[in-house]
Amino acid sequence: MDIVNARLRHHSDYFSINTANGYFTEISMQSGRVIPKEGQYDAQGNLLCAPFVEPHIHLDAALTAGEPEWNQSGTLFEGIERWRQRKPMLSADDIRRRALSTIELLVQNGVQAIRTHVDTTDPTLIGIRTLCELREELRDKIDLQIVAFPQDGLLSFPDGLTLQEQALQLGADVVGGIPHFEYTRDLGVESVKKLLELAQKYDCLVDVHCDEIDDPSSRFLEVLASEALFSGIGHRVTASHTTAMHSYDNAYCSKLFGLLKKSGINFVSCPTESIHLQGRFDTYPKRRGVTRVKELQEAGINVCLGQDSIFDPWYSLGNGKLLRTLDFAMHICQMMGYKDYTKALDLISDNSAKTLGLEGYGVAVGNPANFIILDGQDDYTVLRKQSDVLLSVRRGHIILEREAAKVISSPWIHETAD
Ligand code: 17E
Ligand code: FE2
Repeated sequence: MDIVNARLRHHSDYFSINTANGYFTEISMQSGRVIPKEGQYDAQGNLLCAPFVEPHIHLDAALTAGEPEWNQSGTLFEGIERWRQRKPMLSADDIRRRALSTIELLVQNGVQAIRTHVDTTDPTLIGIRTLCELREELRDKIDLQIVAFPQDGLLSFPDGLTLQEQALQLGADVVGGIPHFEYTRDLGVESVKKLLELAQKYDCLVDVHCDEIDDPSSRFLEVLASEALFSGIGHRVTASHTTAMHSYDNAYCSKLFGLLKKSGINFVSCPTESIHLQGRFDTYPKRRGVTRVKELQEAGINVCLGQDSIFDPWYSLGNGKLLRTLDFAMHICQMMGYKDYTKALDLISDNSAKTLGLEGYGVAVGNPANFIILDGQDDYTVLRKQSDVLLSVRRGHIILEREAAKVISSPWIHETAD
């Protein structure tokens, strides 16, 4: 595949990009805009970059909002309760249909790799079985990582630990946890230790729903980070949500950040989800309940953004568009300085790829030819315009092509409007 007139991140020149046998073979700067030859794709000055990565979503629960009841209070806890009502209605067909529709939404928005949490506190483990099947079926089209996630508790749910181990034996790639939801602080600490043991036994990654609560005393993150540090697998460990960090004392945070940096663990924040679910026990002023994305980034700690939910018992909006999640994050975390804009796309691409441990990710000669083209010339423009994905290419093959949206008629159309 030959692409001309593409812009790359952090460059204002035009580039030609060639691929062969599914790999990038040449990336060269043009001396100006060129007229495309027969068979070449004209990127028209738009931004070509690595595909987006969704590092945190629950595909087993997606598209179930209101079934059988809506979450009226908007709390995490009512979400868990509503999901508990939905669980007995799960079947392989039901999960497969909803997961595929959700993946389609993500693909339409430039995603080519997904990490999904799948509930293991269900004695049938139908979610894990179905998503493991889908992962194999979709292998050529998308990278799918499966987290064995004990929604009702690893140690507080009957047989939670056994089910977790079964899920790993069935092929889950990542071991999950939910320490802030265990009955006691002690059980929470023990659950973190247990899941790290499982990670070593099954040689898998770790991604924990960690401190997803406004309680400033919820401090399982320090346990996760120190255990990861001691076992030397920090780069394979992720702390998701960590919303309690929003409410931690600054002095404590100052000490904590030293450990986080040393441990090398990754962070996922889900700003749309957290701004909706957290702060629910406050009157006014209300906390934002989003972890310290800006400060983590400034400290050189890897942090990325996920959607968490699309139309599920916890969050009933969502459309698969990570640029929307990023837009929220920039507002909520007050990251709207020009320097922030230049790094913004990292939060939904490079940083997420690092969290997932994706190999050969990025627009570089020798890597698999996976990329997207966005309707805009640079990071700032695509974020501000919330641009559509015009092209998504996987291993040199087009998996999505879209025409740029165009106003047909308006008295206000002006040539310079952008
Ligand atoms: N389960 C949970 O514990 N937290 C969430 N944010 C979702 C499911 C979506
Ligand atoms: Fe989640």
